[in-house]
Amino acid sequence: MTETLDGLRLSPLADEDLELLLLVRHFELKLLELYGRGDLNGTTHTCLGQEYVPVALRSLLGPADHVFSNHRGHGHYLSRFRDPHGLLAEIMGREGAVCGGVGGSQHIHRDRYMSTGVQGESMPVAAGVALHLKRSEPGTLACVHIGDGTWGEGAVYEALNLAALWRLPLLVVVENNGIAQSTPTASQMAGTVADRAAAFGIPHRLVVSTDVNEIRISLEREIARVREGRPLVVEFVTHRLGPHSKGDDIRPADVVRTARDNDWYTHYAHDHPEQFHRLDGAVKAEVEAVADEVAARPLSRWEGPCA
Ligand SMILES: Cc1ncc(C[n+]2csc(CCOP(=O)(O)OP(=O)(O)O)c2C)c(N)n1
Repeated sequence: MTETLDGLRLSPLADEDLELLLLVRHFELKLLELYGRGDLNGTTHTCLGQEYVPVALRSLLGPADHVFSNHRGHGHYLSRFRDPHGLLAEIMGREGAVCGGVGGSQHIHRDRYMSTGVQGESMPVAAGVALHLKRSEPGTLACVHIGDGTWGEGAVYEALNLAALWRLPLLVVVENNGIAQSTPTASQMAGTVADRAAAFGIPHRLVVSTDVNEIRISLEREIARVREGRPLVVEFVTHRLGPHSKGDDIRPADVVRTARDNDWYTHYAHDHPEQFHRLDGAVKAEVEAVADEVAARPLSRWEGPCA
């Protein structure tokens, strides 16, 4: 695996991949703007700075694989479905919302995709789905995204135990952004994620790159083995650019500066200016249009069993 990107050039991306990265970036910047104006209710957690994780994984996962997302899931959803209208409608409670507008930012279910805001909850569920897939759809897998702070939840270890014991096709993606809400990882985690995976005999891979192409190449073979029943923990060393949710960033200035220094957006603009500026403006305009169109829709109606 490559070391940090300092001094390294990001490899050129296919337009489709760069567009997706930019879509997630501008979609979430728009969310923060809408919250700032009081146009959205509830809460939201942006993945600004971490967008490359689901975009890189996108081509390594197939439509039959299950994806379990967490509270920081807009990038996961958009990478899977490229559906900014449905997601924004869900968050704004407008017609066309993915889950009738009752799931909001954190609780989305669509096809083989599900997110939850409850830390660690998805791990045993994903392990159970992986067991089902092993029995009835061999070759498919369950992928679950968790943060570093979520390793404080006991359910994570119950799931890892069964995944190892039953040789489940479970891919655990850890987005280690160095902090859980307001607690730095170093203040709450004894040992390392790698040590904890090793305790179950589960392989662990560390990804420090933000280069989508490079990440794909480095994980391709490992993820193929997950499909054969070898669970895997992939830990991305990443950086959260924005606050935990909205206005709650209490990190020291140097930590925020390090996050900015590692931002793929700035690096890519520097390394590939022509492609970047061509697509950046277009995607930003697309997001503006989505936001205007969705905001003008009527309120969504919940037609579920409780109605
Ligand atoms: C069971 C549970 N406990 C606490 C919370 C409140 N909470 C929401 S996000 C979060 C921090 C999660 O940190 P981490 O797993 O590192 O993910 P990150 O936010 O950094 O992406 C906490 C404590 C929750 N949602 N669920």
